[in-house]
Amino acid sequence: MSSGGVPSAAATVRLSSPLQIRAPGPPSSGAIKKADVRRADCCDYVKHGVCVRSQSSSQCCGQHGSRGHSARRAPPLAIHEQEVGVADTLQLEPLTEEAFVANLQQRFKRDLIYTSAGDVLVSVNPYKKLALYSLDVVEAYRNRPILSHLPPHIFALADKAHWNLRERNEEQCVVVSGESGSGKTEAARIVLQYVTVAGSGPSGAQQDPALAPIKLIRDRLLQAGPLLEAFGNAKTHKNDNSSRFGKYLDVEFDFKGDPVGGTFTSYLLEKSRVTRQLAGERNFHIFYQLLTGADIQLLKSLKLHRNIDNYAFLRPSRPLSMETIDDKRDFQVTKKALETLGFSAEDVVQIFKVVASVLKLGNIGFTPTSNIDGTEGCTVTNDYELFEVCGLLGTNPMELTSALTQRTILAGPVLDSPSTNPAPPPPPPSCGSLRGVKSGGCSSSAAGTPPSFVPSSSMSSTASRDVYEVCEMLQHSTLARLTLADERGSTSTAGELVVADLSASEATASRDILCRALYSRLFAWLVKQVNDATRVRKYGKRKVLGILDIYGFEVFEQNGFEQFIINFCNEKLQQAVADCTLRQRQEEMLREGIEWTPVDFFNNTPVCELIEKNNHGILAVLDEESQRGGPGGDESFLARLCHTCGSSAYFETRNCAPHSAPSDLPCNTSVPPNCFRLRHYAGTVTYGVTGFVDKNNDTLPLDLSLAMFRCEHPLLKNLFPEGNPKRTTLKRAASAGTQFKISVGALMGNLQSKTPHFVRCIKPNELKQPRIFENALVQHQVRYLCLVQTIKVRKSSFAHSESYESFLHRYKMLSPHTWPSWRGSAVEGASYLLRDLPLSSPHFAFGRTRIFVRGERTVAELEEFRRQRLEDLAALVQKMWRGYR
Ligand code: AD9
Ligand code: MG
Repeated sequence: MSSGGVPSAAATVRLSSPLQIRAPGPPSSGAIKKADVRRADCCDYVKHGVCVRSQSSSQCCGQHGSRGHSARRAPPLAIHEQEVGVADTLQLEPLTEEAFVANLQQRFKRDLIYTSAGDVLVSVNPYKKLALYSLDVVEAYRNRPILSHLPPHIFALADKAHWNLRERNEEQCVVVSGESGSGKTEAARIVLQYVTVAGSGPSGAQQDPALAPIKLIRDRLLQAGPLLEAFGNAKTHKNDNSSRFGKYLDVEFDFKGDPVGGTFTSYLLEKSRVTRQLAGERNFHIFYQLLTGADIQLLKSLKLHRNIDNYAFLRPSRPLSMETIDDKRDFQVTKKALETLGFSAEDVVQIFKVVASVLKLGNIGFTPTSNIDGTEGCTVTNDYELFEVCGLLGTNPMELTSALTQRTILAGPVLDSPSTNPAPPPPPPSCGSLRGVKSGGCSSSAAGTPPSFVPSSSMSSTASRDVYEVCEMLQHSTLARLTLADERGSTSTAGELVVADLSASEATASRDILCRALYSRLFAWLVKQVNDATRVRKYGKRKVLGILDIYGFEVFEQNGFEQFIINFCNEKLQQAVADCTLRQRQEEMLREGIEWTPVDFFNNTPVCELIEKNNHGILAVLDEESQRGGPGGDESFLARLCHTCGSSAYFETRNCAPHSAPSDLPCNTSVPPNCFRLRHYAGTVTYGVTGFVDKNNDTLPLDLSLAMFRCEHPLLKNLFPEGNPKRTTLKRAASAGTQFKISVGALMGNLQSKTPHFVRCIKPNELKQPRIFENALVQHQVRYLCLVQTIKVRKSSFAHSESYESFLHRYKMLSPHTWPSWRGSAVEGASYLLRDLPLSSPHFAFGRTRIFVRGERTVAELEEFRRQRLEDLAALVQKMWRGYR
């Protein structure tokens, strides 16, 4: 430990406080006596709010100094921790993976689900309700003395984040991670509950009318969870309430620490679930809630029947009844949430009309027909269902039928210079081929104008694909087509828009695209409305505490684009956590010149790069293939992947194993055809490529958006803005994968700008049952979450580091050498300051620019000294003020 200069000698000055401040004098004279420290530290006599001498929570023995602690409430019994295992695994000996898991198991058996691993809180899912989260417990952690030893708890972590926000004025974030079903959503909910009551407290806000706006915001923030879960969560094999979207919430607080607003960001909803679920899984909760919970009038107005069997999109999950989910009750919760969030009764009906339309659209079938030219067309099988959907959405059956069964496409565009232009690519799979062509557009053609698309001379003649895309965007839009032709002042005709019939299977695909778009856009709209309801209305200085709850890492028997996206997100999060708890910490010590033994850990950066690297990553290859269009996209994507990523140790396909050049390809039979395999941090996952290109493209045929935009349903104009012919844009939207990559990148940047607090959730068994602790499963998670390494790093490093300047700024009042002002260097000042304080274990290290504090307890002691000193100064000022008056 390096040290600063030696202060000059001086006499001792005694203040009224137990904490003694010396006038300048030799630091070794130790003017703060041990007895005084005891008194200053009187909370040491309090264990869990009970005076250990008088053995009472309401009466202090009176021997701990003027402040005493009788006002502190005793935490309820539920949080009293008997000595079971090791609560803070920094103390675990020997520190091995086996010992760590055995310790978790020992504690889990006694319902002690929280364990500290250095700065990280480990939470094991109990799969049963525990009396751990009552308001009494909230109060116990909220009012806990700084130096108390309450057991590890998620409230303690939330309290620390909230305290930092208030006291240190730093933005905070709580990052919850773990695999699917490990308890992330529950943990995030508990953190939110805690931090929203931690300011004025639960009772305060209820009684004081001045706090009514805070109570309203608090209620809205808390109710947003159940609402978004109703629409965005579903039963999967891993979890009965699995989040099928990522959620990040920034809660904003005023200077007192009361919540004043919040903003939700959602990440890529797994919309494919609307139309297809794996056997044994369910669709989104809201469908079941509506059918089982709505009263008969509402069902009637929505043209729905209670029987789940009636709906094709719900039939695969038909036999599923779950103890863990009560759809009927949850419907009331969802309705209550909508009400609290300010949705009007009319809004609610409109929302349910969209939900009902999706269900009923799913029932619409198509019967193949033969066109005169021998090609296949189709007609709607169940007109009545279609009729009812039109009633719900406010459109006419003719229009919806043609949007579903026909596709307007450009037939044989002729470009400026045919010799330099390749033939246009064939229509994408979602488009009908040119059969049953009805030249002249659909029935809605404006005033008999022949629908022709006119490419501008400014369009690159080499870009037949561009022309095709433009055409694709404008299909079916006579108005937009004319507007474009008009704007460009061109008169030459280059191709003709024609209407092609879709085959029955193409129409079914088109119907599914529409259902997914309706549902996912409704979800996005709901998030926006929630944000409007929780937006900050009070101006003034605010600080943000973020809470991240994403979908957990998952591996199913069959994994597709959705799992790839979810696992990529988890990979990035793992990278951020490891960066913070392992890499940055070690690098900081090296940089600051502090003695240090490096700890190895699995660095997943190569996997992240393999996925997201510009031009060469999996997402870039997917984008290339998606832009190319044409049939066989998924197979071609796989072939390109093999070529671009085949040399990575983390990638395998049937035709290329890790480290093998694509040319000398031994057939790797362990990977199924049409699949690629990635070695993620949490395990190896095999992804089937079918649907990757379409899902990445995520385009909605303009026939459908136009039809939706024209509906009278008040929400649909908002949900399908691109259907407005006046706003039709030629800009191609970024692909789903790229958008996700950008938003996850922004999220990681956001997290890195805040002080993080990590909760690592662990799933004890695959059966979703209480009291079962599968050793191997837990050990696997402990390993890939690098928990033992995290403790090792933390053990040989420091609890806290801070620049000398900011350290001195915060604590300079604690030493007569540095108070009221210090003119020397910050490092010298810090050195004097520490010598003057009677810290119980004064373990510090002096780095090049920062000071390192070894233990949490020392940090807490510093804070307690500061608190006392501020109290004394305030009392002194009051006394002087009274004397002056
Ligand atoms: V996923 O990635 O969204 O699929 P999560 O979010 O990790 O997953 P979730 O929080 O939904 O898991 O927890 C799964 C289930 O475990 C919950 O529905 C509860 O029934 C159960 N659970 C989780 N945490 C707790 C807890 N602290 N106390 C009691 C819990 N039950
Ligand atoms: Mg979840």
